[in-house]
Parts: sequence; structure tokens; C-alpha cells
Amino acid sequence: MTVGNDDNLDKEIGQLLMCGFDGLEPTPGIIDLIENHNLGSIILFSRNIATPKQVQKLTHSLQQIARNAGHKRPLFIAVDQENGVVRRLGDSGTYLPGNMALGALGSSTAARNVAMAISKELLTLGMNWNLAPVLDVNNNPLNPVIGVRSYGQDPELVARMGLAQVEGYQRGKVATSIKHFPGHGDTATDSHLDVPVINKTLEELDKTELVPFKKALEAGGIACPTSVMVGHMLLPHFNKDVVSSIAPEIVRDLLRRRFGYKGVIITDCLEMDAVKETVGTPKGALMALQAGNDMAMISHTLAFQKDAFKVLYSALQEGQLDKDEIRQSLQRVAQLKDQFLNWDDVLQQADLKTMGSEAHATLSKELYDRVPTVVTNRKNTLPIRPAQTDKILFLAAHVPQTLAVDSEKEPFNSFHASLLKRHTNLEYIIYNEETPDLSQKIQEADWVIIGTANANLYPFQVRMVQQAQKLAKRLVVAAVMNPYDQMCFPQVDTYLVTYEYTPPAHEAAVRLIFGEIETRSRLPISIPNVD
Ligand code: NAG
Repeated sequence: MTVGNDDNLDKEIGQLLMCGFDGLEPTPGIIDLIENHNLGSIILFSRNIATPKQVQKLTHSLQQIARNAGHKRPLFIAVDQENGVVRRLGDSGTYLPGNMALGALGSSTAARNVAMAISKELLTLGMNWNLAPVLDVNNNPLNPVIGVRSYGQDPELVARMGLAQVEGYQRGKVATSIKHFPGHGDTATDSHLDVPVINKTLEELDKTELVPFKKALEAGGIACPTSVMVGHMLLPHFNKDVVSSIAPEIVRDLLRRRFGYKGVIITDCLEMDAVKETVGTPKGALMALQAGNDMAMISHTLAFQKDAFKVLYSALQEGQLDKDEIRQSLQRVAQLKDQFLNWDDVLQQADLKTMGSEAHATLSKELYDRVPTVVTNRKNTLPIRPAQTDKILFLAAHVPQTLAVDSEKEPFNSFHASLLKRHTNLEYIIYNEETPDLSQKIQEADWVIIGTANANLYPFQVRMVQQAQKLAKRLVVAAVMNPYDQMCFPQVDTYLVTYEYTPPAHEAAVRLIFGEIETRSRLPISIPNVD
């Protein structure tokens, strides 16, 4: 394999970066990085994806640009298609359950089938690397960024589901990243906004956080994840100064040496505040490679991406990067490319009929019908049987932003649409901090349905639920994000969870509310204050 000759390391180092850009077609900035800096991997977001046809054209042009610029190997084109609340394909792809919904089903076959279906859609669109699955164990109800992106709080469940999905994606010829090593689950801080501190020793991590990662890395053959993404958490027992993604104690000592991981190690996005606001993004890229990562991710800003290249070129010249290590990283990335990519395949345009195919739609319906969980039904309010003239009041929380990484912004519109299909005497009110008193409407309605989204993080919803619990004739509370909301109103009699606010998850929840289907899932987490 011809990678990493001494004299051309700076010509090759672009293979160790993953960058994103803002546009539905290649921008001058990204073209420059591919043509003049040998940028080897691109990350796409919702901003790059409008229609299947457009995105297919986009990925094809990117590959063509790389080919014409003399790249030895095709580009990796990556995306966060975690499913559930973090999905970049939008309406271009089939909705399939995200991690916690799958955790609630507990079926590794379902998890594998989801991954296989998604890998077909990704490949059709020219994306060959899914930055998934999340292997964080969500054992902190106040976690603002992982939550339903995790399969649950049981490390064994997380491992079982995660392994099935890795296998599904990779069988479908899509590379994976298990993330966010060594575990972003036990923190109440979002690394997009600040530095989460995980004050655990190795022994403690070994019991929970590391279990799924370790099991995944021990898996052989096709089920062994092709890459590990290292998150930005401060683990003072390992390194007091810098976050995990740039700490050699985590990347080189723990992941590479102790676990003996031979695949590609990539950082989480270095533009997140945990890095950007501490060491800075370009320097973060250098520190990432010095710490033992093979790849550094810079998702958004061209100026940072260009500065990172500058920093890396001069580091190579000044001997701040170990050339042997860089050569090994280049080798790992090249090997991964050879495993998944070839020019003929990436330059061919796949049949768009795969997108949202009949088979995928059937899988989606079949799985989502099993997703929602009725957690509490003390007065047997569920299923509801409203008389035609009954008034249903649907109160939906408007939360400013449910998750820094999510894709959808108004969580309840599809819930409302599903209710309306079944009952027209329905009033829909989106409520927030400022909503004037609704006691009269609540008292007058025959049925009140309240939608909450991370009520434990946005407490104005708790007040609304408590008021309705006192005043409503019959009340149903549905949590459409984290299932933990009930910890703030444990006295509520009727509580169900959907694990995500996607249209099919809402349709299934409404089917459950009206008794068209029954609960077939189990909460994959426990709710504090509730037995
Ligand atoms: C980060 C996400 C990561 C994703 C990456 C690229 C966290 C902690 N990190 O914002 O999952 O793969 O961006 O989009 O959510």
C-alpha cells in the first residue's frame, strides 16, 4: 500500500480530516480542500440535503472532484443518521426508530434490520459512513444531549443493540462509528455548550460506560466497528487539563493500548464549545492527532478547517507530530477505504427507488407500532373512548430546543395531525412559559392530552401537568422525548412515552391512545421518584 512516504506526508494528511460545508452543491471552499489539501472525508448535515436526487448529485460531484484531483481513493461521505431524533435524511429517507425506541423493543433483530435498511438508503444517496450508533449508556436523567439517543441505562442492552446495528450497517457496506467514547451518558452537561466532567475512575467506567464499547470492540469480523468516535468530556482521573478527545490517556492509552483497538479513531466535532472555547479548534486538530486519534472532525467553518491544515503542515515540519504514527493513521484510513469504497461503485448512480421503498415503509410501520410504552394507567383512562361530541384539548409544549443536535424543531405538529385524523372536536394549544392561565379550558374539556418534551429540563411543563392533574376530567400525558419527564410529576395517573417526536412515533402513540394497538415495549430506563 502506498501511503505515507516521508516526503509526502503533508500531501496526504488531508486524509486524516473530516470536514463539512454549507451548500446543496459543492462550495468553492470544500472544492479547494479536496483539490488542494487532499481532504479525504466529508460530513453532510440537513443543510446539504434537500431531495434524494439533489443529494445523489452532490455526493457524485464530490467524488468526481476528488477523482479529477488525483485522489488515490474515493471520499468517505459521512452523516449522522442515528434515526429517531437525530436523522439528517429528513423526508428523503424512511423514518425508522432511534436508539431508545429500539431499546424499548429490546429486539436485536429489529435493530439489525433498521441498520440494514438505512445502509441501503445511505448508499443510494452516496453516503458511505454513518456516524452511529451511539453506545453511551444513559444513566443520568438530566443528560441534555444523549437521552433518547441511547438505547437505555443497562450497559448489556446497549451493547446488544449496538452490536446488532454495527453489524447491520457494515453488512450493508456502510462504515460505522461507535460513540461517544469513553461514554457521554452520565453527565448533565452538553459538550456542545460546555465541558462535561465525568469524575469516574477506570474501575467505575469499567462497570458501566465502557461495557458496550468493550463488547463491540471484542466482536470479530463484520460486527467489529470500523471506527470509534471520542467525545469531549473531562475525565480528571485520567487527565485534569484537556477533554477526552485530545487526551492521550484516553485515546492512546485506554482505547488503543488497553483495548487493543486496531480500527480508525476519530474525534467528535472540534467546533463544539468543549474544544473550541478551550484549546481552540485548529490547535484541537493537532492535539487530537498527537493524542492518538487517526482523524479529526471539523464540521462547519472553513476558516477553522484551513487553519487546522496550516497548523498540521507546520507541525509536520517542526517535528511536533510523530511521523510513524501519522503513517499508521494514514494506513488505517486507507485500509478502511479499501474495505468499503471503490471508484466504480461511488461514481455509479444507484436507483432512487430504494428510498422509502415499500419494504422500508412496511418495516417502519411494523416497528413503530411496537414502540410506544404506557408507563402508568392507574385509572384505566387508556384507551380513550371519546363520544363524537366530546371535546379534546391537546396542550403541546413548545421547548426552545429539545437537543443541540436534533433535526426537527416543532415536536408536536405530527402528534396533532394524528389526533385530528381520529377526532375532530379538538383544540390544539402550543404552550410555553408565557401562556396565560388555561384552567377554564382544562375544566371544560372532556379529555385533556398534554404533550411534554424533556419536562425535567424545561419545568414550565411541570406546572401545566400539575394544574391539569387537579382540574381535568380525564388526563393523558405523553412524553415525546426523554421518558424521564414523569419524575417531575409522579402523581400523574396516565403517562405514556414515545421516545421520539417523529411522525410515525406519534402516529403509533395516538393509535395506542385510541386503543388501536397495545403496548408491546418496555421502558429501557428507570424513572426516579416513580416505582
Ligand atoms: C456532534 C455530536 C456527534 C456527531 C457530530 C457530527 C454529540 C455529543 N456529538 O455534535 O454525535 O456525530 O457532532 O455531527 O452529540
